[in-house]
Amino acid sequence: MDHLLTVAKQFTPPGEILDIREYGHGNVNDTFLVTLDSPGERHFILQRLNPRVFPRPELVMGNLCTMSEHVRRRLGLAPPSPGRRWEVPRVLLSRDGQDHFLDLGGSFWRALSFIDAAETFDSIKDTEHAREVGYALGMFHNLLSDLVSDRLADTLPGFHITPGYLVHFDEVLAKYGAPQSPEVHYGLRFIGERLAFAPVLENARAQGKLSLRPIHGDPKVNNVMVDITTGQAVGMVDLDTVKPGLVHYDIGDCLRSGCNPLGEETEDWETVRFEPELCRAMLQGYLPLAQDFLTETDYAYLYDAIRLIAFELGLRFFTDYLAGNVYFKARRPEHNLVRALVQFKLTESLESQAAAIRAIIRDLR
Ligand code: GN1
Ligand code: MG
Repeated sequence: MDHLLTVAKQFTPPGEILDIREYGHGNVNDTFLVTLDSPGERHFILQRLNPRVFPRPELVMGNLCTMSEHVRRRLGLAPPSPGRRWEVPRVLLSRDGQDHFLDLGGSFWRALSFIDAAETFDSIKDTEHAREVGYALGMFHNLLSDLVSDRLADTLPGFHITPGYLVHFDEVLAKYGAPQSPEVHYGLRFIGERLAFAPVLENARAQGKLSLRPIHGDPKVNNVMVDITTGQAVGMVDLDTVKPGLVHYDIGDCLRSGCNPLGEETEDWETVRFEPELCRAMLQGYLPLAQDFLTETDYAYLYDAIRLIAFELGLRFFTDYLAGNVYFKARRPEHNLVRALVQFKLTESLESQAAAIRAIIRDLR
């Protein structure tokens, strides 16, 4: 706690620090909410970036600044529709005027402003919430649609490149083997049956059918902040994975997260289901804001994107379980196995409703 206090003070808070507590349920970085005794902003977010995942944190901060400057300029030119607010977290500078602080142990800390009077939920509450989460991703993509993606650094090479995750899976399996259990057998068979499908988006990109754009990288439900009184989406947080990518990664990730009413942390993995009506609501929120930049071919790959990102996340969790939980924070040894099974069941449910999901996408075009 003393250390946290010392670090928090580096970011010149405009008041006395009353409290610092862990915030959210991130699987990668350490996040804290700092509360101040101040008449103005009462909170800010303090984060320690995970060096295993983000070996070049200065590039992460560079992307964050490029992105937020662009969005502020766009919002200045055309504010969101009347009655709505849209906020982007501000980077807070340290005493030395830096966008981060390195502690004596070499940890990389940064601070961001807090979006006030807003909250997040770990899973979707209802169709209204689903529509707002879709709106948030649409707003995010729309505001960045005229930012040339080369302006952003590739902070996480290989991120969302499914064939790369398969190569890593093979290496881990060869090195550590797999425990004998019915769940592990199910997972191994599940992955084995989808090898041909895994390169679907990367092949389309290599053939020039899909192109790189600025993406959020992690637009799951609990990264969308909604106003505590109106329930309207007011911003997207967790901007470390902003980088060039396919918007399909984002759309797939947002839908695999939002259309699973049990949420990705449920223990009840056998009953996990993809809910098409939530998918409809999310796309109803998203597509009106995306019409101007989505192409004909982009639409053709939407169903595959949802299926792929659910599968990919399952594969990533499963591999990490085999490797001994070295990437995703785990609260118990089997945690990443259960998380993987949740995503595999979700993928199965999606696959069994493929025609209905494709029809929803077609209807909303
Ligand atoms: C990780 O740490 P968190 O929860 O923001 C991961 C995402 C996964 C997500 C699953 C950099 O994000 O890709 O979809 O867990 N982030 C990174 O909950 O790997
Ligand atoms: Mg994240």
